[in-house]
Amino acid sequence: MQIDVLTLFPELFAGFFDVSIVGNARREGIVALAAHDLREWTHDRHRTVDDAPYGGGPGMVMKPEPLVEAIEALAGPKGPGRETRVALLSPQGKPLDQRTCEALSGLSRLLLVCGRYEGVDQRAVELAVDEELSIGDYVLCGGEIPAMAVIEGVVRLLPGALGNPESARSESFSTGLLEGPQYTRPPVFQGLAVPDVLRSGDHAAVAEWRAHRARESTRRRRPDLLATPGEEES
Ligand code: JCZ
Repeated sequence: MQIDVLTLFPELFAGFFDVSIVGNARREGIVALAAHDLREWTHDRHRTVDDAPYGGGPGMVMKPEPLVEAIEALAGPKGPGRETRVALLSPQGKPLDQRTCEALSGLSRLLLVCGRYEGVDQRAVELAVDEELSIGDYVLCGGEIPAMAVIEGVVRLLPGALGNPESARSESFSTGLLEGPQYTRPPVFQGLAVPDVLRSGDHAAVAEWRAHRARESTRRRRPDLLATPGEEES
């Protein structure tokens, strides 16, 4: 898979692309990653990427010309023939979830577009973007952190990115439930013991205990995850 990022701050991605699961996947040739500086698609002396909003109000809006030129250079013109999916990170986007990460991990090419300031001129969105993604209902200062969340959520699902393919399957949200608690050594830490069942060697009992704790934890903390689809509407 190839994932490109269009941003005013490509330097933010250098460390992120180099470490941990993402860095290993890149070194293994599982994913190609590149961050591109939007200012390379400006043509004026000041490399202007923003302008005042029509209608007035605070802040600045990202100009459409450099954005559309950059997206078309990196992904090709929008249309049925385009092989790159172009996603803009924005608070107005579709909330990212595990299913979306799975769907994105099946693409061959993804371009993530990061806005700054008060957002992006709507004509650039209409002319060059395929979809908008949000990472949750809180406001950040730009799309870079959301783009990193998408990349990490997608890259770890690519075949070979995780050492053990089971780990991607059994974890939270792939099962539709939260995971229960985890323990490692020592068996007693500051007076708190590891549950006996986990040290019993009885694999069936361990699986049963974990399933029970996962259901309980989900019911208490995230009952919305247990709701039957459609139930919220009624
Ligand atoms: C550009 N402010 C892009 C996305 N989920 C989420 N929260 N905040 C964002 C976001 C905020 C932004 C921009 C300027 C994304």
